[in-house]
Amino acid sequence: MKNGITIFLCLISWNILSASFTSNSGPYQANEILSNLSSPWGLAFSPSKLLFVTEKTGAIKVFKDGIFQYNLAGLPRDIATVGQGGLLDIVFHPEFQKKPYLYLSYTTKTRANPHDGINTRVSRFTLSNEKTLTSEKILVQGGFGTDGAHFGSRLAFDSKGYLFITIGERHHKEKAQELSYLNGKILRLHDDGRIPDDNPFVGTPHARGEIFSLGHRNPQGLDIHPLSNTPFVSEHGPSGYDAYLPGLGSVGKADEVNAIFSGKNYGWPILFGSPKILPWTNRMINFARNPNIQAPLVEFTKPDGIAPSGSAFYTGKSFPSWENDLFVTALRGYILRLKITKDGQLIESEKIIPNGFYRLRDVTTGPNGSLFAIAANGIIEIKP
Ligand SMILES: [Ca+2]
Repeated sequence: MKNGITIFLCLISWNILSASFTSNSGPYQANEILSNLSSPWGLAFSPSKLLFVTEKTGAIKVFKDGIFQYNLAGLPRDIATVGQGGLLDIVFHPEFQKKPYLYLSYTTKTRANPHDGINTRVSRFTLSNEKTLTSEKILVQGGFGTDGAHFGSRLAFDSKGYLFITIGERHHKEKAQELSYLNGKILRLHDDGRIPDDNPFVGTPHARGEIFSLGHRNPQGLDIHPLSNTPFVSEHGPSGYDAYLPGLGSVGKADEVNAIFSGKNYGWPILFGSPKILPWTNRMINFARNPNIQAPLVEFTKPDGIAPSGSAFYTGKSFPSWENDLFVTALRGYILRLKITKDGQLIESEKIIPNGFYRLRDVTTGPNGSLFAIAANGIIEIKP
């Protein structure tokens, strides 16, 4: 048994891929520092610089300097790993020394409404010695659906301590426009789950007070602009079976990056993509007739889009020219770097990691200044 454990640790920390690239701002390298994880989905560094990685299949692995330490204990027992669902995102409380909480999102079967199937739950846990979760407090759950797709489910705290949450439409696209459902919404909560008084639909009849914005399809990337405190979301747009607009038929893929503002409607499924880029006159008219719908900051309309998953602003010191740039991981196999001004204007975009790595799932800035990203079943470190 002892030998078995030793072999497992060697495999999990074995460097197997390394590559050098050139960006607009100079050379950098990407090294795979971890491999053989089981569907890694989210990653976060603890205040003591340990790397926590969620596995969709229901575990959290903890690493120190690229070496596996232990599995976190005390995870919820009712995680439902179905299709795109399972154990999903992870975030530490921004004032962890005072409030030692870890927040997780995961999918679970709902007992109250068996016909509704599976929904997304966000819970707060107390984290003891960085090893054990206790005292689960369910903050919110919703986004009901019966299949295993479009859960969204990223978590991020803004600089004022509000917790933002993305929820996918769960293949119930009409609910993305209905304020009585959490499907297809961005939510905003206090750190203990209370609904802020100034959320845009507090007091609106039949509306869920957690809602901050609506009209999203499957938002799987979320981070907060370090200067403006604006949430930015990357989301999977429609393709093929659901990429239809009235009178136009299928109009192809339209993955999006959106700047999120209180009470705004991001269009799905009435409109998607941007009138600035697409040539279809009817769509521009549709936007003109729907002035309350926000066009995306960036969209990707190639036949397969980019399949954006995680997003993070770079806040390290290793790449001075990348400071506060938004990095969006694409399951198609690269990372997009977007330079966005404080007032939300896009001034530069560039693909990095153009080959050699696949299924880029999530990204974060590490305490050493490197970028860390999930690539397929491993973790890569990007450094100068
Ligand atoms: Ca949209």
